[in-house]
Amino acid sequence: MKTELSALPFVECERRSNVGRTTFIEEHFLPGRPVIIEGDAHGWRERWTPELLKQRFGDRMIEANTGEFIAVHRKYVPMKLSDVIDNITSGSREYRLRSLEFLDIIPELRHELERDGYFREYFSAPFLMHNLWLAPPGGTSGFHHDFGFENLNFQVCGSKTFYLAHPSNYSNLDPFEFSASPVHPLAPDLERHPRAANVQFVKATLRPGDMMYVPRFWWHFVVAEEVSLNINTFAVQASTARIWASTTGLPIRHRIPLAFTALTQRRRSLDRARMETFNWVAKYGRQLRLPNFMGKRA
Ligand SMILES: O=C(O)CCC(=O)C(=O)O
Repeated sequence: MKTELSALPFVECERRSNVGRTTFIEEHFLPGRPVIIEGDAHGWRERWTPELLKQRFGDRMIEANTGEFIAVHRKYVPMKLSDVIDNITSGSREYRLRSLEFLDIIPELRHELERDGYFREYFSAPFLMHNLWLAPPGGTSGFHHDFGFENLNFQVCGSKTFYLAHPSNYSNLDPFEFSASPVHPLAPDLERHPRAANVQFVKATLRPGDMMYVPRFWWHFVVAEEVSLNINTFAVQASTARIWASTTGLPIRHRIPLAFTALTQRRRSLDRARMETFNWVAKYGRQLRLPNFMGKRA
């Protein structure tokens, strides 16, 4: 029995404009609450349409992904950027781009992005990674979470919808390989995954210039509404120094309590990550013949 998502509950994601750094940190980053931040004009964005990228850099070689639903089933195929763009804009769902290397292959674009630096208002951790996503209409990214990464996903052109679920839904989503779920939020198979019916999804549709904040460990399934190009920035708040750095630019009377709260939050998410790892090993350890974990037989 397949049930359309319209039969399952979801709420619209909060949408805000003019969110300054302090508000972002206090009301979203620390409590781990997703938000769409409506964008201002970003000049570079106009030059990043698939057509213009093809004209400017079409002969560069890049690895495209095949379009399977589950990310770990996808293969990488080396192709010319112009061929990937032609394939995607033709409406075929054969390929998509999910590229960590994109900005190394086209450093000109890295300069444009870093000159604009929209992400620095929110993430000033020294360790940032940018990914590029190009998807055909209806192209999906299966349900997953990004481990401990904080994520800002910027819609460059086209439109995409995120279906998000709070980290506490871990067991409702029947995860495998720790961070992936077979649940399709738009057509959940409730016979196989009955607990998916308990999930309260948060729906967020991004338009050009919008930025989605996906907090650490939040699950997300993403579907392109039309040909869609995004850049996402991952930040790893991996050490006290980085947490402190993430509050740079705020008055000291804000920084000290915020850094303290961030530390406690970080502890909590590390505890949660440990617990999730433990559950994962308990579930799959025997099949994978993992050694005894924490003194118990898996
Ligand atoms: O845009 C997408 O298709 C997926 C984005 C995503 O998974 C992410 O930003 O982590």
